[in-house]
Amino acid sequence: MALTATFGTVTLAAALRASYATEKVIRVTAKNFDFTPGEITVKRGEPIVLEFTSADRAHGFYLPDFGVETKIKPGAVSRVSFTPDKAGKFSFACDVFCGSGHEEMSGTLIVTE
Ligand SMILES: [Cu+2]
Repeated sequence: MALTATFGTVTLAAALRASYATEKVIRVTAKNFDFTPGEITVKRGEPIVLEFTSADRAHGFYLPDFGVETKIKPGAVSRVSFTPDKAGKFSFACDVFCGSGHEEMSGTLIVTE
């Protein structure tokens, strides 16, 4: 009985490790009026998680080429996961009006082969 329970725990831990290993987590901070990092390089076919925080106010993240969109709120973490299926350079931008520099608040996702 005890042996079965231990085996179950070990299996779950191994499964969790495996899922963390395959997803690349990239932390991005939004603040007036930029994203840090503003240039994100990933590999095609590699699952990624973008983890956003805001250093000041509400912002948004919009990456139309991959249909990725999320709101970024101060004091919270927003996550989006996706797997880039095409290589190239793709622009992302803030899609929540955040002030006079909002139109300039953008960055680039670089997907390598
Ligand atoms: Cu904005």
